[in-house]
Amino acid sequence: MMPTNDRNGEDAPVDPLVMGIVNVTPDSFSDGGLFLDAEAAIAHGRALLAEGSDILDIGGESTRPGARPVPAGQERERVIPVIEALAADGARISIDTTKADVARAALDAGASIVNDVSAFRFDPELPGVVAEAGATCVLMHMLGEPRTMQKDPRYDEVVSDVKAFLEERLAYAVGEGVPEDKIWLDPGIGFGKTLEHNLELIRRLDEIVAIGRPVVFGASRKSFLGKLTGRQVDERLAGTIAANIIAYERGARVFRVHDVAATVDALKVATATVRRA
Ligand code: PMM
Repeated sequence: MMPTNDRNGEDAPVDPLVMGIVNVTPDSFSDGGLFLDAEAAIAHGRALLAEGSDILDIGGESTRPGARPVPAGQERERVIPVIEALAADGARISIDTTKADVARAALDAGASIVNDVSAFRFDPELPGVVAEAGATCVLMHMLGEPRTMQKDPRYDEVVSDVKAFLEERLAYAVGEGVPEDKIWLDPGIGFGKTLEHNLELIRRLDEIVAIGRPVVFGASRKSFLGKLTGRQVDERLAGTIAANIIAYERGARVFRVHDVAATVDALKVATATVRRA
């Protein structure tokens, strides 16, 4: 069943949600520490809200290929002041973390979504924290861990493997007490995938959507776009929009992007076009 929302009723397509990225890290591959300072991150979050972001995704640990984990205390120090300030502005906030300690503090500070790129594989306490808070969670596919994921990734068949993984993680999360209607799924573009793996996942994203939970899609500025276009990381907006619109057409619901204003415009046109009167 397609995910639905109140405004559209049971059978209509749902409105896409734009999730603006606020990285509070010194080494994320795309912002390179620009927003390390909390004040700058807060200002960036406010700018993304003004551009029409529905959700702000705040992260204090880089998941770029080869990145090493950050201690929970340091991750908390980076993100909590940013979450407090942006939650006070009324923003809907997701915390991009794999750690129960960080998620607990973030939910206390005003976040309502936990975005876990490990899909509850790295911290066995995280599903309990999500369940207890009544939070929504994003469970993302990644092959292995960030440190090693891009070293010769292999699948039997990438779409069926990712789909089976997400179905297993969905069942696990429900078994740990997270209600199914609080779970979003993400194929994890760029997380242990070759160019061809990413393209096949986007091409056949409807098979992931068919699991029946809202699908989060994160292709913004990623290296597969650079491989296709020859563009540097800050020159990949056109490629990002193309990938997002194809994903929208295949049924993705939430779009995690750096460039909110352009994505909002593109999705307005796509939505108006795809939807029947
Ligand atoms: N990508 C990154 C980080 N977190 N979370 C989800 N759910 N999906 C993604 O595709 C995703 C993510 C890496 O990108 P960044 O370093 O530009 O934030």
